[in-house]
Amino acid sequence: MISKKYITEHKNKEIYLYHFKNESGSEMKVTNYGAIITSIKMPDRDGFFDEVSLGYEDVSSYIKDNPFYFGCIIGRYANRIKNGRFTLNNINYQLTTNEGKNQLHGGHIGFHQRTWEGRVEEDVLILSYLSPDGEELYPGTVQIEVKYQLTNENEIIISYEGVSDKDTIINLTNHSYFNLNGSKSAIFDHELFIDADYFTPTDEELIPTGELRHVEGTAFDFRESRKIGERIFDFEDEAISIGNGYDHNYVLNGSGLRKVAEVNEQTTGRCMEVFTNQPGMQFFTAHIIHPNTIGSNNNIYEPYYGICLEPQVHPDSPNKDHFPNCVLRRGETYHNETIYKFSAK
Ligand code: G6D
Repeated sequence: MISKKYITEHKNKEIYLYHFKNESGSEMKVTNYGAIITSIKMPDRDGFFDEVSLGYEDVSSYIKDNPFYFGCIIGRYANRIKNGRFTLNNINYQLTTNEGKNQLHGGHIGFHQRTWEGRVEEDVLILSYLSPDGEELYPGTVQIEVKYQLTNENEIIISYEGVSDKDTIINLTNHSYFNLNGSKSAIFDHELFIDADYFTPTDEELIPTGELRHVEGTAFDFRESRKIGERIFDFEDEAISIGNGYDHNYVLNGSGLRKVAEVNEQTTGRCMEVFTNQPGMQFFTAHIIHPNTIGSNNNIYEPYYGICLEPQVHPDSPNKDHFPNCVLRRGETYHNETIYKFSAK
């Protein structure tokens, strides 16, 4: 069941908050501003519901500023593009640059700061955004559609589609920060599994070098579930040092819609499984959260209070021929299917 509440007007567009509630009492809230997930409430092993994502209490806070990209849909290209440049069809493109000389998360005004059109069809929220040719200097007018669904099996299904009138590049993801113990402490004791033999190390500007580094024997090996805090500060590993913990793309094993990760939190018994059709996933441990950040549900956040698991293509794929394809050809359809499935043990 999805209810809709008018919040405010922003740049002559109406902002709403959509409230999902399933048969077991689990909840999710999404606003059409930035297509942002503002809240996810899931039960623990005793049936106690609590907030499992980081965010703000009011939608107006997201409109005012959301420096950590809490809950956002990120695009047109999530993550970084070196120098904001790429070549497509022998044409050199220069995008806007908003992080030094690079572009991060779609530029100065990415999809997370755009107001989307929302409509509800049965138990699905459909959010649409038309990204015009030249927006942040990207080629092509792209019609984006993101569908959010909360099933009675406590799955959050996010389906992304995009079509363009010109060849362009695209890479969408959701930037929710998860914390399975009610967002009341850091994530160091969360146990993580990632089905990936390789990750893509970066330079100091967090641009992948192009190397595919095997995780064997490194702090990046989550092929067996283990606590995130176990090696998060192994700063003698240059990649950990650059990321201030984990801020890296993993090269996921397999293809098609498959399970790629699992997070468990023992004190509550909450578990989150991640399924996706994407080739890569950014794992981020949120070192950037400012101390004493006032969050929702009267929570105060500190650095390392959340983990992001963002299925997508690898960062800077437009400039790395051996990375997955991120080109959307005119008339083709971009499709990203990602599921976050919650349970309690
Ligand atoms: C930092 O490098 C990280 C990104 O991965 C993250 O998406 C952002 O903060 C919120 O820039």
